[in-house]
Amino acid sequence: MQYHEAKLLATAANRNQWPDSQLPEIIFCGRSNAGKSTLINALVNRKNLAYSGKTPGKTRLLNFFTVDNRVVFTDAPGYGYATSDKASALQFEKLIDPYFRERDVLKGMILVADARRVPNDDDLAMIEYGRSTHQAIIVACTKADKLSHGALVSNMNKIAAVLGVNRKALIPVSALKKQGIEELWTEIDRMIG
Ligand SMILES: Nc1nc2c(ncn2[C@@H]2O[C@H](COP(=O)(O)OP(=O)(O)OP(=O)(O)O)[C@@H](O)[C@H]2O)c(=O)[nH]1
Ligand SMILES: [Mg+2]
Repeated sequence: MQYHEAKLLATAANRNQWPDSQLPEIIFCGRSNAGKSTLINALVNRKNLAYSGKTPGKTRLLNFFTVDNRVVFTDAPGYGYATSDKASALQFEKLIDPYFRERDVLKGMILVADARRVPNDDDLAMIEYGRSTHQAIIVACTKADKLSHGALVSNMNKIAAVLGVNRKALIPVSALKKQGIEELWTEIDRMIG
């Protein structure tokens, strides 16, 4: 297991609070409870860098982490849990939209999707942000440990079809079993060039 030096750089509620960093940036977005923060922790081999947990809505605001002084990971709050449609729309409008439009160092998005679930309209809206701003897009299918191999393969085919992405853009991961983490790093390295 590789050692990574990682630290919280900033937490931002709005554009003024974005860190003044020149490093290439990768955003982790997806439905609440999909496993974004846990995945960031697995990538840097730390237990509690990003705040994760059983109740959805653990991550509020945008959290920026520098990793190895080489890349910044942005952990986004998840969409689609108990809060109203209005709150969710506001979150897109206030946090996500300006970030995708104006964050010049952004190099790619990792859409984090529970391997057991079919993507919904929010996931499609999210991936559209990546497409409209020409980001490299990878879909990390989390919690792969909860499925048999056959079910995982069939779900991933379905997820790729619903999202309209090439099957090769999907990587099954398990933070629990440390599966897919190196593959994801390979893709991140490719994104940041
Ligand atoms: N079995 C298993 N559980 C996982 C995995 N990844 C995440 N989880 C669990 O899923 C739950 C949610 O994880 P988080 O990382 O907090 O999810 P999140 O997407 O950051 O959620 P929000 O911040 O609320 O949007 C936690 O209980 C994790 O332990 C995985 O690969 N395998
Ligand atoms: Mg989180």
